[in-house]
Amino acid sequence: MFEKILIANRGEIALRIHRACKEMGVATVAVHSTADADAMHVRLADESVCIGPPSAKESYLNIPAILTAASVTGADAIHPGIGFMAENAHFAELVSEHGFTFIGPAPEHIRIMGDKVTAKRTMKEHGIPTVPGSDGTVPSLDFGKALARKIGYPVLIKAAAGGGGKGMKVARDEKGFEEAWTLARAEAKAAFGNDEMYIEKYLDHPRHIEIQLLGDYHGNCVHFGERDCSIQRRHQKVIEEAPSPALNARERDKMGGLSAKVASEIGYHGVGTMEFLYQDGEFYFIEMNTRLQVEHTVTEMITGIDLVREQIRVASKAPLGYTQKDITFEGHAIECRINAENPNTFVPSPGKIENYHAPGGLGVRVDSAIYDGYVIPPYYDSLIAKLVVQGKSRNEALLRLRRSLGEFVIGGVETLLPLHEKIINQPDFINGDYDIHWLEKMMEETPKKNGKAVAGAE
Ligand code: MV4
Repeated sequence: MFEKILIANRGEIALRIHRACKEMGVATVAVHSTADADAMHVRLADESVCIGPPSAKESYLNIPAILTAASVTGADAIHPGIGFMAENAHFAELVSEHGFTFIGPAPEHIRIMGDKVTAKRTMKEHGIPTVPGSDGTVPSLDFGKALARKIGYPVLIKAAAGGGGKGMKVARDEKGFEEAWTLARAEAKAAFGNDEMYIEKYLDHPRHIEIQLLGDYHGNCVHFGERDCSIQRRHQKVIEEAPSPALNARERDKMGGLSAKVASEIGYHGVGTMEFLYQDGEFYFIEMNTRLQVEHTVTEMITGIDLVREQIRVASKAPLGYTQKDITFEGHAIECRINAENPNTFVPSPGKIENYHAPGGLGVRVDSAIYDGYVIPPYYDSLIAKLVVQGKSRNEALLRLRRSLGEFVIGGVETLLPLHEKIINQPDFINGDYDIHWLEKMMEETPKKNGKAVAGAE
């Protein structure tokens, strides 16, 4: 096992990783920007190193500064957390070349999954269902048009380098194809410097369901079931839950089993997530994330397994030590992402926390690095807390969530708390009857006041 891990991240996830390290008897090194000198993970870590000014580009994305910090503190491994360096294959390679262990998958796997066309082809070759569409990238407008006619409209034009919805446009009919093609390509070029495109049949009411995977260096791979992440707005997840209210036991076992089998076949090690669209009883692979995810906590709540601990263990080349049948599921978990944002517009609301009280009690977990008097800097992601509840049934989890949201106090800044209270009281949400468009529709239907939607209004 490692003796000292450098955590190359910030906020709640840096604290989450620190907690796993301490319980494993591993010392921690926090790295931080000047804006994060008073952060909780910096206070709690055994050592800390300031790696640059507030701008992420000069601190959390500053490879020489991170490697130097690992070197001067004598760390043996680097945990990239979520975002920043987590899916940067070049960084993963440099970490190993400098004699440290990268706590994550092989650079080769990061690279394969970073190219959405290669990822899809790899999964298809291994028997995972994918959305009908082009076989690889589409070389020209005319080729695309001919193909779209064969697939049948509507089609979705996607960037090979994409993800997160950038460089993606729907063409509803042949008349609209050229404009969608041109816009999607321009957006992809601007965002990724790469305008290679592919085409898929557009699914108009899918759910976003993902499978949590873990593989070791010895060819063993297991799954921890699915999470339903359909409650989202503009590609930002807002609520996640497990199990998905839409799946039956047979579908769950089939998708989990197939995903774990393929991950094992490609020699995947580390934690990873296969993302699927699920519509009308069918699954379609879309992407694979080669990192820990924000919502891993939901899976932890129903399996009782510390996924960060497991991630660190497999990175140290330890074998899994258990098999699929040892993983059991207990009840239901729901997570609310609490961002410091206006609950109607999602405009960030940085500033000083004036009053903070977190809920507690049986089945309630709050992952957060904020505290009374903490000043949320304006430079980074606005996620400030995750409220995760677990119950014996979905209904018990919902009652517990409603109770916990009512106890939560975060003063001084605007947060998504009022939006969460509104969502979880909607009959569709209570019935588990929602798709990836549901939240945006709900917010459009909210009564407008002075041209602004009002969360919580009836
Ligand atoms: C799709 C789709 C419908 N049909 N592909 C959005 C980002 C990228 N990761 C994949 N995305 C989608 N791909 C086909 N063929 C709808 C989306 C999509 C979406 C997917 C997951 C979660 C939220 C979403 C929001 C809008 C669109």
